[in-house]
Amino acid sequence: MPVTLYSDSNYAGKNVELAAGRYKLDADFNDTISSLQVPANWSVTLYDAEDFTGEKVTLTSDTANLAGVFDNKASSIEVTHKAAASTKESELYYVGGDWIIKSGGATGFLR
Ligand SMILES: [Ca+2]
Ligand SMILES: [Ca+2]
Repeated sequence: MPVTLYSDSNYAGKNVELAAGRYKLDADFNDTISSLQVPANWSVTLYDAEDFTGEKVTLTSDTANLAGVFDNKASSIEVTHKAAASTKESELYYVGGDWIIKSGGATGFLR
């Protein structure tokens, strides 16, 4: 799982790992998140309300302390992976029973 949320600052306390997707925080984590780890090319948007509305902040790197930013406020979260430029240019073909993915000049088979 790429992204980890923590209830305390400095990556301590209760933690939960998330893959790409949209999540509503349950009672254990609602309004508790104080730090989070975000790998390169990943993006995390924290929303104050539980339905992806309200005040929000987007983070694209590890944040050891959300104090002054969004401490103990997140109630819903969106985790997204920023596709690399080469991936955006990739093309997908269906040829002779095989999916063929072509990216940056390289061609491979996807079965
Ligand atoms: Ca906290
Ligand atoms: Ca909240």
